[in-house]
Amino acid sequence: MKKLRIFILFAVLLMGCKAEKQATAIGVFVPGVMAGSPIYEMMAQGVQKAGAEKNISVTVVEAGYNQAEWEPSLTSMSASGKYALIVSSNPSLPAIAASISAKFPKQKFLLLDGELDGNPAVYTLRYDQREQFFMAGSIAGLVTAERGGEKKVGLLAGQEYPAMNETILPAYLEGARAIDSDFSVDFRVLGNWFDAGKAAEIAIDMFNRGSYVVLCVAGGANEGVVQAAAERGVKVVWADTNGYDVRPGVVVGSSVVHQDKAAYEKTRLFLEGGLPFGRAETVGVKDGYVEFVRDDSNYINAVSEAVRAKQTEIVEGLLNR
Ligand code: RBF
Repeated sequence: MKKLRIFILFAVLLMGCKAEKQATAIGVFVPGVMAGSPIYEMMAQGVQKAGAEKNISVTVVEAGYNQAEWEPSLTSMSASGKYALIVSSNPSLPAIAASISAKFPKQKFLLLDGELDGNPAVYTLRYDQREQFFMAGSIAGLVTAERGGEKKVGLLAGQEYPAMNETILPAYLEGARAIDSDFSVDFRVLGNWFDAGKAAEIAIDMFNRGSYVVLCVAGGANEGVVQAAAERGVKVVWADTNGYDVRPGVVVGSSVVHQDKAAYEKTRLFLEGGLPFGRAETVGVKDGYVEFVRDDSNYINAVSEAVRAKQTEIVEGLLNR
């Protein structure tokens, strides 16, 4: 009897250990905070939807703005062995995941808005930011040109990074120059993704120096740009999500990525066993993941019919290439 009890105790313990080791959940690693950064909110929403449909628990970890803490924090998530998949987003994640993957090769990663080809534990999906920010530049150029005055558009970035310097900024300028080749860009860097007060100060300086439209790619700090623009009667172009509602009449363009859709579809694909790890994919306007939102009443009310007609031509040019 005693032996039987000990046997049962061991059996239960063994089962417990096994259950603990089996990674059943999905982890979402937010490199920053979600509030004010729609690109991260969309990621979490998409993964949660897929998890709910397949009865898989999803844990969201917000790592905060101290970028030095991201790798240790993601390492401990990986070391826990709890997550069958870790989902994250931004162009700095592939390098961090590659370094972790050398130590924890079993940990699988789905990384959005970044690129890494050939690591068997990592799948990446990035958006065609040339298209996304070309359309942001053309609307900024059109709205500025219609008003007259200096041929200058503004761009405020949270920080400098290769995708910003090599793709987003040049594509934005190219979009404005598609309207008038004399356009130049006033490019400013905030230095973080949260300081709305400092973002407002920089935006005011940009407006004072001749920019009538400013594109903001500064996460939670974007609110400061919108506030400053509303007070000065100038305009803002929004990125990643539909921002017309943020301040109707002030936001004159929304160049979005459907990251919620991508996160949902790729998480589902993983849960169905079909996510092609080791591959890097890019999706754009034609694939339905990058879009300039034109059917919003706040866009229609904020921008003249002539400007909208020209912007539509540009968007359709990308769709029909
Ligand atoms: N975008 C945000 O909206 N919020 C952020 O907190 C944020 N943090 C970033 C941190 C790093 C290190 C990098 C490289 C990019 C970050 N981005 C952030 C920008 C994001 O990846 C993307 O380029 C823009 O949202 C434009 O689509």
